[in-house]
Order: sequence, then structure tokens, then C-alpha cells
Amino acid sequence: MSTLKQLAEYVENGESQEIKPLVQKLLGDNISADRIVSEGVVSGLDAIGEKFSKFEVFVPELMIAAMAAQEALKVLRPKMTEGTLHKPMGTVVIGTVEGDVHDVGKNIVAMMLEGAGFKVIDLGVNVPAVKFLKEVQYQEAEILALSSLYSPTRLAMKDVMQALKDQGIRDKVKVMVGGAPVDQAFCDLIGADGYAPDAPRGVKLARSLIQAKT
Ligand code: B12
Repeated sequence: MSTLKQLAEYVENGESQEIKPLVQKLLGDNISADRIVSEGVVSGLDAIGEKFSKFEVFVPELMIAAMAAQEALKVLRPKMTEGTLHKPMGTVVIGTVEGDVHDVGKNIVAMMLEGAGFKVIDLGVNVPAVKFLKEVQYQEAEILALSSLYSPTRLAMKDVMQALKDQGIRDKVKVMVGGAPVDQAFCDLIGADGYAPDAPRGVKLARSLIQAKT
């Protein structure tokens, strides 16, 4: 079995104690952090998500798998953020919207943005619109990045857009959205500035939004 496949299995089964040495081995074998994330960490989470859809596992198993995934990300973080420029490309405020506690994908996006030279302020999960607003103003952020995984919570993105308008700062910040229940049509519907399906394309999008601003 390839070691990436092995990592996916460790994540799926929540075997946290096996993760760190394996990720270190993969890095030592010159496998890129991006590949370790997509072919190891994310495929493991997809596999457990699939079983959850078929009622073969339940929330505790998802939880344990997510903890194992975070364990891998801890080791990968320095690799993903190294090479960060001294002068940041711009400031991004990021968080998972109110009502939603999924954060693995959001954390990957945050790490890759940092790696690409952005200053990233991560507000965590279950973030109310007013908190996003305050932080965007305080940081004078160029970009606000919103994540949602549990479909009902994507409507909270609409609330954030409305709050930006009500506060009169909609034109001061570019808003990018992502997460499984979000797509380009939804992005257009709520009037956000951009959607990306994954972290690498999220970085590209952030770069283009910054260029459009300057
Ligand atoms: C782990 C997990 C959990 C963990 C989360 C722990 C944590 N710390 O994150 C726990 C156990 C807490 C959990 C709870 C629930 N979960 Co859950 N969970 C998952 C699971 C298995 C993995 C999610 C994940 O991390 N994926 C991997 C990451 C890397 O992918 P990602 O988040 O999509 O992120 C990528 C892109 O979407 C994108 N992206 C993400 N955010 C952003 C933001 C921007 C700006 C951009 C540009 C891009 C971007 O880039 C990322 C990286 O490339 C998924 C199934 C799956 N395969 O996704 C179900 C899943 C999301 N959960 C689901 C459900 C139903 C629930 C619960 C309602 C279960 C329950 N009955 O309680 C609760 C909801 C809790 C809440 N209110 O939020 C459903 C959602 C269905 C739906 N359509 O809404 C899923 C799809 C499972 C399923 N197949 O049914 N869950």
C-alpha cells in the first residue's frame, strides 16, 4: 500500500498516534505538503464522510477522524507557510460562519494563504456576522473569506453580506466564499466577489481579488 493511502486510512480510522511519524516520513521522502493534504488527509476525510452518509459510522467517528486530520496539519503547517514574504500580500480575515463547526478545510485554506504571503486572521468556527465585521474594520482587511460545510449554515454568508452593506463597508472589502455546499451560483446570488472549490484555487482567487482592488 502506498504510504499516502496508509495516511488516508489512519485519518479515516482516527489513528492519531500513527499520523505524526508517517507525515514526517512522507515529507522526508520529498512528497509535497499539498499532495499529503489532498491524497492523504482529504481522502481519509472523504472516506469517513462517505460511510457517514450510508449510516455506517456516526458523529463520534467523524470527530475522531477530524482530530487525526488536524494532527497531520500540525506537522504540515510549517511546510505550508514557509517562504512567506516579509511584506504581506494583503490581510485576509477568515472564519467558518455562524452555526457551523467544521474547520479542517478552512484551516487548510488559511495555511495556504499564509504560505502565499498573506497575513491571515483566523476567527475560528461558528463566527457571528458582527464578529467578522468588527475584525475586518479593525484589521482594515482587503479580503474576508467565509467557509461553510453544513448546508443550512451557508445562509449565514448572506447575513454577513447584508451586515457589510448595513455598516456601509461593503465596497471596502472583497468577499470570497467556499466549502462543499457553496458554488459559483450561490456566490453570485449573495453578491460575494469570488468562489473557489479548494484551497489552491482559493489562493489564486485571493491574489486576483487583491489585484482588482489595487
Ligand atoms: C469531520 C466532519 C465533521 C466533524 C467536524 C470537525 C472539525 N473540526 O471540522 C464534526 C463531527 C464536528 C461534524 C459535525 C457535523 N457534521 Co460533518 N462532516 C465531517 C466530514 C467527514 C469531513 C469534513 C472535512 O473536514 N472535509 C475535508 C476538508 C479539507 O474539505 P472541505 O471542508 O470541503 O474544504 C475544502 C473546500 O471545501 C474548500 N473550502 C472550505 N472552506 C473554504 C473557504 C473559502 C473561502 C474557500 C475559497 C475554499 C474553502 O477548500 C478546502 C480545502 O481544499 C464531512 C464529509 C466530507 N467528506 O466532507 C462531514 C459533513 C460535512 N458533515 C455533515 C453533517 C450532516 C454534520 C452534522 C449535522 C452531523 C450531526 N448530525 O450532528 C454536524 C454539524 C455540526 C455543525 N453545526 O457544524 C454532512 C453535511 C451535509 C450537508 N449537505 O449539509 C457531511 C457532508 C457528511 C455527509 N456526507 O453527510 N462533521
